[in-house]
Amino acid sequence: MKVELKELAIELYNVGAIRTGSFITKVGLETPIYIDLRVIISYPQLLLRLSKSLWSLVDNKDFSHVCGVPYTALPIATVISTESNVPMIIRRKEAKSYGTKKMIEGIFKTGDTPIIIEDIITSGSSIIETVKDLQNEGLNVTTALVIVDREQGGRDNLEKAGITVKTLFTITQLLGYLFESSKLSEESFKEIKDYINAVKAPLKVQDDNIRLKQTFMARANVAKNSVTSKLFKLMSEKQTTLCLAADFTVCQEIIDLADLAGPHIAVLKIHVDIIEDFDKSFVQKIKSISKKYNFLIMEDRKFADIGQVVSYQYKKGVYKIAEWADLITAHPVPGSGILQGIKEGLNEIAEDRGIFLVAEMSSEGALTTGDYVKSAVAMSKNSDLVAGFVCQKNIFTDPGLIQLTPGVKLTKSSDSLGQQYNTPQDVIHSGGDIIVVGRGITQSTDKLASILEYKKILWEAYESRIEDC
Ligand code: 5BU
Repeated sequence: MKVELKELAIELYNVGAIRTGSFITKVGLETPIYIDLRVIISYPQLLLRLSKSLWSLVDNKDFSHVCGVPYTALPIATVISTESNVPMIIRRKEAKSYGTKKMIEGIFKTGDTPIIIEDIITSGSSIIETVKDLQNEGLNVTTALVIVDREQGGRDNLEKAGITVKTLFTITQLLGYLFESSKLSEESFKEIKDYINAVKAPLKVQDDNIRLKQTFMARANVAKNSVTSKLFKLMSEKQTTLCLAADFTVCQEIIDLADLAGPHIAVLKIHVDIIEDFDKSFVQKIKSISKKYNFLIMEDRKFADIGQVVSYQYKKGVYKIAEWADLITAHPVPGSGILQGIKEGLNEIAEDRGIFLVAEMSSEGALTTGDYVKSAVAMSKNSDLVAGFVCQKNIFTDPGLIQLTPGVKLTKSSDSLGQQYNTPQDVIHSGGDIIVVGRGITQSTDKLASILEYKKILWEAYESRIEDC
């Protein structure tokens, strides 16, 4: 086995899967060794040997399935599956946004016992996420096979989670084989060894649910943006997570609804550009109602242009949104210039403002999926104006940001133009902090009763979330 491993290490080096020099990691750290096993799909014989060696690590091969962790380990899992005749399942990187929304592809049943295949472990978090999803489907996971252990605590984290890890190489062994076969000079061998020793400090697996466990009051203290902090506090005081979408086209109807709902809502959300009789007095009236009942006003403008134009759309034109909307929505699609444009639009505004980035939409077939969602979350990192995200599920961990979720009615349903509705309980448990309800209230015959009903159900769901998580 040792000879085979040494040969494999040299082969991996020869094909460029292991490189030495100076590299910058995903999280911006400098590293003298870089391992990227994606390249092995270009070398079928190497892929086969690697897969066979990995599979030989388990004596008792009594597993129901092999489960590859996307993407690098998928071809390895496929080879193991075809060579050993053990069926395969795949855990998706994100749930499908259409159809079944399932996380696991392939045929399986409750009680099945898959083995996980992964290329590299660092903290072990991607295996832990995979295990969680498999367990949610009733599968029983005990073992993971890994090609390289970076020796940064992943093994310990996984063992604590009840997963036995079998690895083909530790990074130290890999390095040793390369040194023995003169692929590394003594100098770089030493440098990389020192680096490995220095980074051996175990990484903690991030708890993705941390935000969901905390109270709004606690989160008010960690919010970077002052409107966000204010919002958390008023939600806590008024015991409401309700954002009412007052999608009326006549000013008076919005004003009447704001007066009725005021004591029970956290945010009044409007679309100012659908109003047919807009004038400045509308803004004054709605502002004074918001002060009287302590709720915030959101203009759901969904800005989406280059920074320069957005700065004008925000502060100029007929509506002068920057002057009165505590909160606005913006699409991340133009890139971070949109945040700068909005900031520019606030040059002469003294009050605090916040932006909700539209990371996901509620409508059927929305293109806001995959990497787009991740990039939207990443975009918020450098802006203190971002109050949170409009999204459908738990896509971020920062407890100082807010998840605003639209598409809510008492029963799961849809409208004839692509809107999709989930229930209040479902959206709160999917991470929703502020929940947007529009026609569920505005089309009801007794609007006040409806407002109180949504408020109560949502608040109870939030209380059960912080207890359960
Ligand atoms: P409804 O009547 O509850 O369907 O109204 C939903 C509101 O939320 C409406 O004002 C939309 O503009 C808003 N919305 C949405 O429904 N879905 C989204 O993804 C986003 C906003 Br972003």
